[in-house]
Amino acid sequence: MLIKPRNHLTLGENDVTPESIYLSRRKFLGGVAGLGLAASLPRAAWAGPDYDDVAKAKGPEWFEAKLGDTRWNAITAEDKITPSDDATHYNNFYEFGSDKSDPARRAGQLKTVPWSVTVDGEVGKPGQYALEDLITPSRFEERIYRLRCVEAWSMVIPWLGIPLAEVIKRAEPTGKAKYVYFETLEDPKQMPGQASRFGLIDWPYREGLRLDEAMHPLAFLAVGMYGRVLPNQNGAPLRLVVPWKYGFKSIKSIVRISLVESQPKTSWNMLAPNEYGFYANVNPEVDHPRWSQATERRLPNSLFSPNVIDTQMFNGYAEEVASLYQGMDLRKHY
Ligand SMILES: Nc1nc2c(c(=O)[nH]1)N[C@H]1C(S)=C(S)[C@@H](COP(=O)(O)O)O[C@H]1N2
Ligand SMILES: [Mo]
Repeated sequence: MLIKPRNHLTLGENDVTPESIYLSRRKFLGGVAGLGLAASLPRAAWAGPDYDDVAKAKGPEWFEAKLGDTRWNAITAEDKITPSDDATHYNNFYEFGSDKSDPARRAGQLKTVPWSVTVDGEVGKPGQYALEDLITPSRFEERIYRLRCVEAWSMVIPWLGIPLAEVIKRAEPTGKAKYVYFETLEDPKQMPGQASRFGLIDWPYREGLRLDEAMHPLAFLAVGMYGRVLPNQNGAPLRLVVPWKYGFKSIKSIVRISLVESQPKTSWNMLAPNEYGFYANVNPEVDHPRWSQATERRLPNSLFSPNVIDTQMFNGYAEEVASLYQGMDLRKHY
């Protein structure tokens, strides 16, 4: 399904400042020129190093072949794309440690090629798929989304990948399928955080969505960011991105996608059910038991420029997703 930009989410010609940096990548030029935007871009931006520096290593051949120019900005004019350096050095990926700097320091050793994903459960076409067979559009889409962590910080990241719905549809869910369950790789040899005796999480990291949430056009499977293959610390080679939910729902380095009948157990919910719900929709009106969710710290920030902004209902995607939760008490289903 091709998603048409909706008005309040689409950037105007004058709003392209930091985001235009990655237009320096040749592959995007065709698409942008076609939209008539190229001429209006500020000159300096063309030389911006950000996109080209994010992951110096090239992607595998199949990845390079699918780099597309379909861009969809699901952000507003106030949002600026987070510099790639922040997005790749301030991470939550507990498999590599609990410090924000651990994943960038320790995830490099993770072997992401070859990679296979098991698709099973209530599906007509179960199987173990090589990543390049699972992700099979002719071109990736680029989605620029806000990412809001439950810890009250946020970023704006341009992802590359395909809608989750495409993968689910191809698996042919049976009439019994009501939820989608995801698992991250479990391999303590490659993931030192899993070998730690002080770890909190019962590995593997698990997440889940209701089937209608998973089929929503905003739900995305990313294989790249900033125009490049995903850095390991950001969940290479395949991670979920659900922009209207707290970041912990966006599970990284996925090796299993199961269609299931009942609500699956999920990692943070298992760990502290009173603090982290299954739904985890971004909601400024429902505070975390230990802190407010009304505002967030937008990266990059500093002591002198804290950059605290109001958190938006469903992270700013209410127009798109609120109908999924009609009639539900969002205080109860946090
Ligand atoms: N497997 C796995 N996935 C994960 C996590 C994790 O620890 N392990 N952390 C989550 C949390 S809390 C957030 S905020 C996002 C962070 O994604 P980023 O580092 O790419 O910004 O990844 C999510 N996905
Ligand atoms: Mo998070």
